Amino acid sequence: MPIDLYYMDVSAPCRAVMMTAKILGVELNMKMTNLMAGEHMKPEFLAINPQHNVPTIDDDGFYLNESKAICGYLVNEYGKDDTLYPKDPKVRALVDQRLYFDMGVLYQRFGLVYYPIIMHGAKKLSETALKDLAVAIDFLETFLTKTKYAAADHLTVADIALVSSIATIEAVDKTHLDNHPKIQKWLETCKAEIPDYQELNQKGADGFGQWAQGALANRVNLFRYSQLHSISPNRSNMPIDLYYMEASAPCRSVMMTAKMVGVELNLKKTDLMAGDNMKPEYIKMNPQTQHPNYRRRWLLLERKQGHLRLSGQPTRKGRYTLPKRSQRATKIDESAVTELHGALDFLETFLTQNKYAACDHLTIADIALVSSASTIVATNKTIFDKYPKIQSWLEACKSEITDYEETNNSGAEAFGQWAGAALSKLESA
Ligand SMILES: N[C@@H](CCC(=O)N[C@@H](CS)C(=O)NCC(=O)O)C(=O)O
Repeated sequence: MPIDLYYMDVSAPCRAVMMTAKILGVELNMKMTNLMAGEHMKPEFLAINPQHNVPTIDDDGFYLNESKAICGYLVNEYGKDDTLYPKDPKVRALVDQRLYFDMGVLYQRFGLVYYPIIMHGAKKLSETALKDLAVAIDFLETFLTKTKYAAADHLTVADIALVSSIATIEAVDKTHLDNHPKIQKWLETCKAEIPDYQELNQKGADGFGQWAQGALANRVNLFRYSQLHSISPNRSNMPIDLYYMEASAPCRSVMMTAKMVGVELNLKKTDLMAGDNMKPEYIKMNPQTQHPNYRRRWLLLERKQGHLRLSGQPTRKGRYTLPKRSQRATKIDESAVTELHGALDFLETFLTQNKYAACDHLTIADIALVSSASTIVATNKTIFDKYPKIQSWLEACKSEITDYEETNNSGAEAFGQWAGAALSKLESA
């Protein structure tokens, strides 16, 4: 009679039981248990496992949880011999030691790195937890210098347990296994030796990896995330110069993005009003600064925001000159305000379709839009009153974007004050 296995294939302990059963030829009746939907908290599941975790087996009324205990039980009860879980006291002691190591050290430390992000909304990977995990992986590398497999010179349940953890770790961030040649070789051996490995282990590990990477991309940590996305560690150790003005929304988009991917910036304040961007050394780096089209685009943006409509033309030589005081607008262009509301209507619509601007997690689209939206609201405090989706999205972004106050809000407020001063002059004129 097949044994019922309550499982989820993203769960590494469940996959260890599945692989063990396969090697032993034990038939399993797979009972997918959706933890996200709370199926493990239902009374009928609690009746067989009050600890409410998977894997759990029901072998004709014999209920057991704890993957290592289940694997040992399957070998003891159904194994043709003791190869997978040797009876020799010393060999078994080593197998047990590796099993406890997997449960109490390796997988536990892996959990301490990633579960806070995946399950509990943490925004940063803990550097201490990452170091502890690296040490655990080093321990396994050391074990594998002594024996071909984790505990002996043949495959045991210790390898099966460890390979389900290591495959998961690899799927989340393969750089964890860099510089561990013994682990890599052993992993390949296990992959080749365990029947139906792809189906029984790799698929679930990859599922977990995608899930974790989604959470990481969403909550974004920083240096580690930048590594996941192949930003060279050396590069990210070396700060990048950013010529910026805090009041500039596009500059703040760059500052937020850099902060969220852990790229260090060497901030170089560039005062456009004082003409810093027209200095030869700046033009050498960025000749576009003197390009009239670029300047005109900048003006257009201002115009769309409807607050400070500047008028001015490029000179014949193609250089742009700031409009003289007398050329400045004397009132707000109402048609530009209408255009701005049209654009905000679009954003409100986007946000009825997705939680964030482009999908269900924060992307650079949100970062760019947040820098504009925060500038707009800093200039006109009531402008979002009729846009509830924009308001709640902005709040979500504020809490999600790292160091939001420093990377965006103070600059947006500075712009708002600057614009407010110009607007109050209009009103008093
Ligand atoms: N040490 C246990 C760990 C089992 C475990 O943590 N299972 C998770 C899924 S990977 C679970 O069922 N969590 C739900 C819960 O504990 O309520 C084993 O090896 O079986």
